[in-house]
Amino acid sequence: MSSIPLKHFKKGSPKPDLPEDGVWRLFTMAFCPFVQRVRLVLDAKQIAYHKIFIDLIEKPEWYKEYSPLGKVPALQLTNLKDQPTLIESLVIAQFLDEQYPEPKLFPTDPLQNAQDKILIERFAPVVSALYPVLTCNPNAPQDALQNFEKALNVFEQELISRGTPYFGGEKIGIVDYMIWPWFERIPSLKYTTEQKYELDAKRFGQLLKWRNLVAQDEAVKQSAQDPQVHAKFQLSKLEGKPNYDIAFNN
Ligand SMILES: N[C@@H](CCC(=O)N[C@@H](CS)C(=O)NCC(=O)O)C(=O)O
Repeated sequence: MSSIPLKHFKKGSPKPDLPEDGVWRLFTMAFCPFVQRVRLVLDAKQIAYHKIFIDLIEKPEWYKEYSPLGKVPALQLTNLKDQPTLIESLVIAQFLDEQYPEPKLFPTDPLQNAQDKILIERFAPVVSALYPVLTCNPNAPQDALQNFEKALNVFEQELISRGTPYFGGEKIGIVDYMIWPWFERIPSLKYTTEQKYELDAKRFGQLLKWRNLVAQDEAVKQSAQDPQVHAKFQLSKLEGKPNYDIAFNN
């Protein structure tokens, strides 16, 4: 779709000539779970976008024009006046859902909508407990995996109490998409941890069933990467040289 290079732009890279075709621009890093959140929503709604890859260790100087904090994701709405850029994955997801209601991902019922946003907030402890383990940080606290499992248990219990195949009910919804990127990465722990970590099938039975179901979703398949590729990226990060370009097609 795009002639923009598939490599991550680095410090010193001249600002590329981006196509002025009205197609939105997603500033991305191939392994960023927050970018993946936005891709899942864009892909579920079949919205076209160009991908512009940013090296997050050595950021190109011009990237601040798009993202004031220098983070990805950033989504530039090139068809609107002044071509504004949005940041923050959840804010972008909600904007997309309001602009493109098909398929509707946030609940229309205000109470359920609020409860789902609370649940997404409650995923933050899972993300922070998982981070040092995923990145194979040698200084990860001894109990990092236990903390992660404790935080994850909230989601196992929630799925049981909702009694539906997805957090969104009978259909995939916003909670499913917002937490999925980390579930795609958990199986990489099998390759990067000494104990070849996997989720316990008894303790997380519902979540494992849910994981298999979500993996079959068309939007999920479009940004999916193999656990071994995730593992390779994490190990390159550990060596101090994150190899952003491993996933040349992402
Ligand atoms: N709260 C942000 C988090 C985005 C974020 O932390 N992105 C990371 C990459 S996964 C990043 O850009 N890091 C570069 C930096 O912080 O300088 C969101 O939901 O979009």
